[in-house]
Amino acid sequence: GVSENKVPDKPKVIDYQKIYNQIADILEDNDYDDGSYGPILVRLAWHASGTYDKNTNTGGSDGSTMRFSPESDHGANAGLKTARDKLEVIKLANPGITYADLWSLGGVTAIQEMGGPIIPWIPGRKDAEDGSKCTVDGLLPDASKTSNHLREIFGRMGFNDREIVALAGAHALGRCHPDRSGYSGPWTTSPTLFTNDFYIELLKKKWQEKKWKGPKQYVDKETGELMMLPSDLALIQDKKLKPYVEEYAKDEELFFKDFSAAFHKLQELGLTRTGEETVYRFKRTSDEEVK
Ligand code: DDH
Repeated sequence: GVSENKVPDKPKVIDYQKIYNQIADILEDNDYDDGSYGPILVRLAWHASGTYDKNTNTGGSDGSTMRFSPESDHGANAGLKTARDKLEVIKLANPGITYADLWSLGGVTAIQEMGGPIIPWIPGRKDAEDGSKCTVDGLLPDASKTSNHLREIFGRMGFNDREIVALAGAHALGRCHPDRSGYSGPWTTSPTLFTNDFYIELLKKKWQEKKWKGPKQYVDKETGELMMLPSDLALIQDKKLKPYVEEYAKDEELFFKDFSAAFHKLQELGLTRTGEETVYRFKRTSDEEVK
C-alpha cells in the first residue's frame, strides 16, 4: 500500500518576479553599448523563438538550442553570445530556471524596464541536452529583402501583416553593429527606450541610400545619424503594411497593446500548453513602492 508517512517532494516554486528584478538590476552594467544590455536581451529572446515553423512544429523558444553549434554560429546570431553570457550570472544565482525560460524572461524584462508594455509571460520551457535539435540556418528574416520575404518568414511563424509591423517596432531599440550584421547605426535617437519612435522616424525622415562599402542600407538625409534596413523601409513601400505603420506612429498606446500581444505570442511559439498555466505579469522595478 501507499506509505502514509511518505513526504512528497516539495514542488519547486520559482520566484520569477525576483529573477525579473535581478535581470533588471544588471541591464545597465559596464556602460555597455548605449548604456544598456536591454536591446541585445530583446534580440536574444526574439532569435531564440523566431525559428519556429508552424508546418513542422519545429524551432521556437523551447530547448534553448542556440547554446549549441551550429545554431550559436548562425550568421543571424552573431553577437548574441554577449547576451547569453550576461544572463549566466542570473542562471548561477537561480539554477532552477531553464536557459530557455531565462532568455525569454530576459527579453520581457528588458522591454518592460526600458519603458515598454507589460508582456504576459508563462514559464515551462525546457533545455535540450545537446545540439541535435538545433534549427537550420536561414529561418530568421534577411535584412536585405522586402515584404514578400517578410510575409514568407513571419507567415511560417504564424504572424499576419499587422503583427509583422507591430513586432518591427522593436527596432526603436538598439543598433546595428558592423562587426555583427555588417549594418551600422541606431534606428532612433533613444535606443534604450521602448517607444513608437521607429514608426515616427520611418514616416517622417527622408531616407537615402548610405554611400559606403557595406551592405545596402539607408541613412536619414537630415542628420545622417539614424538608419533603416531595406526590410524596414519595406514596411512603407508595401501598400498593405504602410497603414499599420501610420496607425502605430499616431497611437503609441495601440502599438504597446499590439506589440505586447505579438511578443507574447512569439515567446509561446512551439510550446504545448494546457491553458491551466499561471500567466505572470511582472511589476516594473520603477513601479515598486518605496519601502
Ligand atoms: Fe531586428 N535586427 N530584425 N528585430 N533587432 C537587428 C537588431 C535588433 C532584423 C534585422 C536586424 C526584429 C525584426 C528584424 C531587434 C529586435 C527585433 C540587426 C542588427 C539586424 C540586421 C544586429 C547587429 O548588428 O547587432 C530584420 C531583417 C527583421 C525583420 O525583417 C523583421 C524583431 C521582430 C525584433 C523583436 O524583438 C520583436 C533588436 C532589439 C535589435 C538591437 C540589438 C542590439 O544589439 O542593439
